[in-house]
Amino acid sequence: MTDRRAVIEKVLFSASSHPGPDEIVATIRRYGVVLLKGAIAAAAVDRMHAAVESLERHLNDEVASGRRDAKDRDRLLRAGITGSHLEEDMLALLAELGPVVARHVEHYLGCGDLVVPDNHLLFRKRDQNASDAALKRGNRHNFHQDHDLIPGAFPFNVWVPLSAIDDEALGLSFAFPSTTEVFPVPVDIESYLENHSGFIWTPNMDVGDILLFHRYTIHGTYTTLKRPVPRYSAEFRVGTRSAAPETHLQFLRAFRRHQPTT
Ligand SMILES: O=C(O)CCC(=O)C(=O)O
Ligand SMILES: [Fe+2]
Repeated sequence: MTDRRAVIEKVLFSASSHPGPDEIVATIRRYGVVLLKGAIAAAAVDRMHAAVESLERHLNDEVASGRRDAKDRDRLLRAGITGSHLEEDMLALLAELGPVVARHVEHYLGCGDLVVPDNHLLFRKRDQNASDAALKRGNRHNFHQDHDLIPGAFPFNVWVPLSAIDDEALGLSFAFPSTTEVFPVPVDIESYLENHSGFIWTPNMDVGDILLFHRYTIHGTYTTLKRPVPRYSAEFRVGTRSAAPETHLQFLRAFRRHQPTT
């Protein structure tokens, strides 16, 4: 696949043009990923961003007063705030995105009663320190598929930048052409690109844009190194309640098209 521009045009959608589930799902199946522009109100994203920054300030205070190890703070922010650390303002992401994304996921999975396991709902910070730490571990690209840690019952991924992704901040990168073959983690990206005449796409994104992709899509963060501005992001996975493994029943949160009226 060499026609980079043509491929990228295919995977860009604008929420204001109300793309249908048929079109979105066919594109995800064919290209591995969709970028949906303007999917969520910037004000809602800003509230989540503020919640993560407030938690970060709290962690910094704990480190300053000796109640928390700096390494532990860094690990939390890099690996992602999740599960019992999630706050109401962060969990609001599901209510915001359900009306936009749930119908596509229902179409992708062929059934309803969608759930998000909150132990795989993460809020992260990526900055140069995180890149340096990864590089030190010999992890140059961190390209991967989400097939190893996340059960197959939750095959649909949503990624949401909480701050703008531009040439100053680290975006999320995707490998084209897409695949459903399973590779070891981290994926040997150079070989993959060479063997498939592929390329890497790292889209700039405005606050409010989201990425949708499936569990075999090859993606990662570290190709665009030396970016001075920290990037905050959220990510979660969606599946159906009936397929959820017993180990995850305690973590499930409903992901609905419509908010229940109380
Ligand atoms: O945000 C990142 O750096 C990694 C995100 C990721 O791997 C994912 O959303 O599955
Ligand atoms: Fe991932």
